[in-house]
Amino acid sequence: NNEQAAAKAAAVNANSGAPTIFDKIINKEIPSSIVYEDEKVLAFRDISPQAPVHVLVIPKFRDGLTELGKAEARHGEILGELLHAAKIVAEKEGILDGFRVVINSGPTACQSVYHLHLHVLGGRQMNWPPG
Ligand code: D5M
Repeated sequence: NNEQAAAKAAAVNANSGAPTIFDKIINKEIPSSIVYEDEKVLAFRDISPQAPVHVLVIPKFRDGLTELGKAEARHGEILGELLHAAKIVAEKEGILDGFRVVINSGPTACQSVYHLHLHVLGGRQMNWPPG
């Protein structure tokens, strides 16, 4: 169940880089507004929303995925599940007609939390190119 998954995630994540604030969110040690959750994935509202809908989708088991730039072949399955969860979030939030998924990887991309996360943004006209 989700509680067991969170406990296991805490142990696994502690072994794969410095803990982040997202570990506390996974373990429900700090509050978050959860939009979708299953055994492997958690989606919750961004604390600093950049659009009417701004949800973060993260793996519960970081497994070395501090950033997308550290992805290895073994991460293929979870990476696919994260994208599918982004679609589920878009559907739940009523923005399937148009939404954006962003991954900031590394300091030059302004990544601030080193636990891989997808930003799902929508609910307004999105512009291109991004900043
Ligand atoms: O995005 C990291 C994102 O994480 C940024 O948009 C703020 C968000 N954030 C940070 N702390 C929290 C909490 N506690 N709840 C919800 N959202 C949070 P990055 O791509 O690394 O810049």
